[in-house]
Amino acid sequence: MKCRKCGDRAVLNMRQHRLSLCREHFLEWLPQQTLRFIEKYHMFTPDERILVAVSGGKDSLGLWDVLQRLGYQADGLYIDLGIDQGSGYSSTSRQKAAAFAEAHQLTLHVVDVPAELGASIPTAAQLTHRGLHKPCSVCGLTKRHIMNRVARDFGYGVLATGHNLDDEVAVLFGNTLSWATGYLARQGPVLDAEPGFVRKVKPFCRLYERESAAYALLRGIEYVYEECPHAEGATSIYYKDVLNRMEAERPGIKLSFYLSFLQARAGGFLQPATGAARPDMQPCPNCGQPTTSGGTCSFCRTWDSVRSRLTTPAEGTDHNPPA
Ligand code: Q46
Ligand code: ZN
Ligand code: ZN
Repeated sequence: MKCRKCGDRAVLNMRQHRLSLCREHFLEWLPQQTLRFIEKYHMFTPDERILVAVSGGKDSLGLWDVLQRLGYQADGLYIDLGIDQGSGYSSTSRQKAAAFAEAHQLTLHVVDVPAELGASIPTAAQLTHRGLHKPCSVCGLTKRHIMNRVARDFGYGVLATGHNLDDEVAVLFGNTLSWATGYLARQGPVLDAEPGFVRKVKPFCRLYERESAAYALLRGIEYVYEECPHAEGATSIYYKDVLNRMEAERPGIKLSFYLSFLQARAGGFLQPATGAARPDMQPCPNCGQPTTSGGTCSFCRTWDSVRSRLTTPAEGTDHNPPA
């Protein structure tokens, strides 16, 4: 297998693009592709300050690396969820994010959830109804809130996440199976800013996970290999597995599913939902972030309830006290 550009030994054969590239040309190709997507979907301009949500994994660190190689002004945000007991997941990923920032002399904001909010994500999940089965619900709510807050507080125009094509297609697949038109209308490379919410973008949304992983490896980026221990058994992993089997038989099917969806959406397939305004958003009296609840937002209500239960612990509850 030879590189299509120079004839040297190829390190990656991308059947879906009918393209094989050597290390050097692959490391040129991926940032060029990313730039193409940034411009095509009007994600941001070179004048804008970008906040990259960094988990310590290959996609987000790879994205941060690409953005700085392309000359964008991109700072990082790491959210320490306190997912450590038995896994050390948060401390390892935090260390990877910090080491990358230091090596490249980049600014990294760190929000320590247990120190700032009073409990780790697993503890918060145990103490609220949101965590009956998994901590992902309280985790997602908390991450969304913190990402938006930090972006607004520090004046970033846009928040970038490292979601790759495999992530996007798994979500699309799930939303299509249930015809979740509200979610489908909002899924895409860019979620425009709304009052109180910054613009969110996914510059890697058209890159296969395999391509993103190869980039991180070939660039020598040190990232956390393990997934969050709570990801195990997630429906999205099942969908990814099904989609991978389809991709093996029909290379390119994931990309064409995603692109056809974007085309159908642009053509008005989800028009009524796309045009619908969000129901009355009001600032939360506690934190100021927009909410439809008519009172305190669900982030504040959840964490108030966690803290009230922490001060009156139920017998036998495995608490993780504030740091
Ligand atoms: S939501 Fe759930 Fe993830 Fe949070 S608890 Fe882990 S798996 S990190 S993307
Ligand atoms: Zn080459
Ligand atoms: Zn609030």
